[in-house]
Amino acid sequence: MQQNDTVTQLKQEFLDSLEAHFAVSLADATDLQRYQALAAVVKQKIATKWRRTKEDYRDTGAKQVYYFSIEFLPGRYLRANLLNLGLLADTEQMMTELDVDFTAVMEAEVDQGLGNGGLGRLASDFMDAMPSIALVGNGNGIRYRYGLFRQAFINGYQVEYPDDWLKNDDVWEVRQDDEAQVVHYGGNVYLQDTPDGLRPVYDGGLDVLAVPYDTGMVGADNDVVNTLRLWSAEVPEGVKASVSERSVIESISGELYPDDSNEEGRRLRLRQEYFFSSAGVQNIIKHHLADGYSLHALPFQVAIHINDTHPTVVIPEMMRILLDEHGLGWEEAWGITTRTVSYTNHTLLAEALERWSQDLFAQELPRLFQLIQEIDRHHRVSVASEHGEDFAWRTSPLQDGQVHMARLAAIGSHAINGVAPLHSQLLQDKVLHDFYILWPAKFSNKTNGITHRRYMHAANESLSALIDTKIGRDWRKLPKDITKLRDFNMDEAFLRELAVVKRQNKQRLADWVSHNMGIDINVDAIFDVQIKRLHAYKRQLLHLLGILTDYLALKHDANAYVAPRVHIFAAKAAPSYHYAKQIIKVINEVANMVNNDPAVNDKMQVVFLPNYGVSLAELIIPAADVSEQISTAGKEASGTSNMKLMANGALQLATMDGANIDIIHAAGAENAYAFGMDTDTVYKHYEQHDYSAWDIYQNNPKLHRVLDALIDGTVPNVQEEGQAVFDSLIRDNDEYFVLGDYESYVDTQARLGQDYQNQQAWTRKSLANIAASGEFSADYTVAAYADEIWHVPHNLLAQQESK
Ligand code: GPQ
Repeated sequence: MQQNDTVTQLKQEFLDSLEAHFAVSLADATDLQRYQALAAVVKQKIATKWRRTKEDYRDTGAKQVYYFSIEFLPGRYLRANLLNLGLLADTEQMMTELDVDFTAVMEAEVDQGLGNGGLGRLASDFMDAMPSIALVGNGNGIRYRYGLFRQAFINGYQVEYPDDWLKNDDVWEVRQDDEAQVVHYGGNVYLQDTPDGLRPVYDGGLDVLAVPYDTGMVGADNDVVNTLRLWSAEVPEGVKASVSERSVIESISGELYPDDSNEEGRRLRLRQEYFFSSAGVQNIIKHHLADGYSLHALPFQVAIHINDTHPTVVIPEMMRILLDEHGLGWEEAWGITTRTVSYTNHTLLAEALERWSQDLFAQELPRLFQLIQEIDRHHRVSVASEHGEDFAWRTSPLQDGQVHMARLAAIGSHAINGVAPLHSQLLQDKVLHDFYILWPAKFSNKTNGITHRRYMHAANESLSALIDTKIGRDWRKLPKDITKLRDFNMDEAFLRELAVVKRQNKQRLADWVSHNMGIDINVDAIFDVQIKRLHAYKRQLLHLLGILTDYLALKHDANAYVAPRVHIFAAKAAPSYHYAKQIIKVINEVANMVNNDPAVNDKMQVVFLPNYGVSLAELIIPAADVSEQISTAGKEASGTSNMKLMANGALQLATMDGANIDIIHAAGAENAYAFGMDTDTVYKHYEQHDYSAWDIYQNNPKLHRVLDALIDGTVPNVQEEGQAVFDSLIRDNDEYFVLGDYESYVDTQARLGQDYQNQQAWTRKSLANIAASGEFSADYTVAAYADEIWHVPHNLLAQQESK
């Protein structure tokens, strides 16, 4: 069909859909109606491919991957789906012809935020990559009634509003009543001797109906549509439940990440973990058997991947089903389970390694607790003789009244991986060292990746189109082909065009800031961006100390040289993370002070964009000049915004942490700004207890002045919060070495500021980053999981060969 015909047809379908759904003409339709009508048209196109894909998987008996994740963070679907269907350009043309503001239509879609940050967004990037490389892979998670809170600032303080994302219904999902599963909690369990061996008898407890809602995950430029299945908790049919019993049940899928600073919150979180894990595993095994396979074939037909430890209960749950419901013996059930399950670790922070109180666990999941006791016993027996009692103790799932989930995951899976080379190395050497001694072959690295389709092709159309003019379109399918761009790094006209695109993207962001925050930012200044969760280890504070340094320098001497910068923050703090919220308040007050001081604000501005999420990232990332990736070395498992920002031409200002290292290596050290302590130095300080924040404070007058500004009234309205920050740095000796890296950070910022003044040289560095970003495509990451862990086919290489 000619392109014009496609546009004509699309137009007709769109107008018909508007009338069919809302009985309105285009002129009278709201943006929301326009969005929903268009989405319905798109869904129809997805549906045909989706049905065929499902039939194909069933008919060919392909091995299926199930990616279990307690979070998915899809953002908006419309533009990404249109892109992958190859209809984005036609839709844009149609909207132009109809004189409709397409951006407003797309923005009418709710940003689906069923995750907190990197972990959940990675899961959604994988959902985009899997069908795009024709990999048979599904997602399995929770359909939270309320997603991540909406953030606003009042007087500089974070305020949280519920995310009522289903208010207007979700166009993309399909409820599947006949696939529902019952998930059982609590009560008592007795083991009864039967002719078939010991069998559990349940007494009391709570039955919850898990109802799945499926969404099609659309492959790019192919006919593959995979399934993301999210489970919703309901009262089982025929059960009489009081209003309060109903609300207990529905709360299981009620909200993302209940406050786990109290016992009831933790109980709910554990219920959530079991909820989607159990429903998912039950459903998988049911279909496996219905398709005529034996349970012994499970590891050949199914790969279950657990995205961090939150779904670790799939391991004892699978054991329960195989033993209790199908009468298998322990050893054969254990073999099937461990050969089916694989595990990715996403954190090195000790406090982030999941542990549950054994009492709570046994109350909520009594049968699983018995099975974990048995797993624990088997484990001790099998390792104690060779490695000793102490080793057996240290590696046991049950220790000191707690259930150690990472240990259970390591023992119960056949593969364990980290998400960047440094992270995987530290897992082997430190965090999971004992398990590495036991099973070195289980360990590997799979560096995270991102989807260029969303973050570049869709979010930065003008950059992508400009790249096409130089190297053709192959790179859009084969991201590593983007290295061809390096041939143009002496092409001055091209460098100028790149700079123009960046400037347009900065203007687009500036318009948003002006419209939404009433601040006019200077698009000629460096857009210095730090976007990620607010957390002490990510060190937004270090960035802030740098800002105060410039501010005080300019106040002291109006002629001091400071390269003009707009400092751009966006971050949510966990509602119960008091210190992170105090940091937000301080940043907002510094922003206020700086932005309203005419003595400095031609040189510096600070904006903290509220309600960071996927859609805001898509707006900020194309506009960034500098990507701040400044976590304490050894703390950030990988990072993924670092990859998105480099792909869009931002230069990294970065510590040697996580995937920063690999990005600097790929782009070339001369095209990035590395600074700060390395991991070895950090670990040495922790081991030798020789770090003194007080000494650094005393010996560095500039830093001394900056820190005093937090507590002497220089920064207004932060009496309490400024003191809290000061105390954590000085009194509590600065756990994350903010002061230790301060001098190196400000020196590097100064050098960066000088370099930026040579626009051509800067743009050449920017190009080097764009050109090196291909290897960080999630397509490669997922292909590596497929080849080395899941053992399923995909067509990434086939694409490479056929071109
Ligand atoms: N990450 Cl364990 C999260 O976003 N949430 C979590 O609960 C855990 C990890 C992040 C991690 O901090 C980043 O360094 C990674 O890039 C990201 O997971 C994806 O692997």
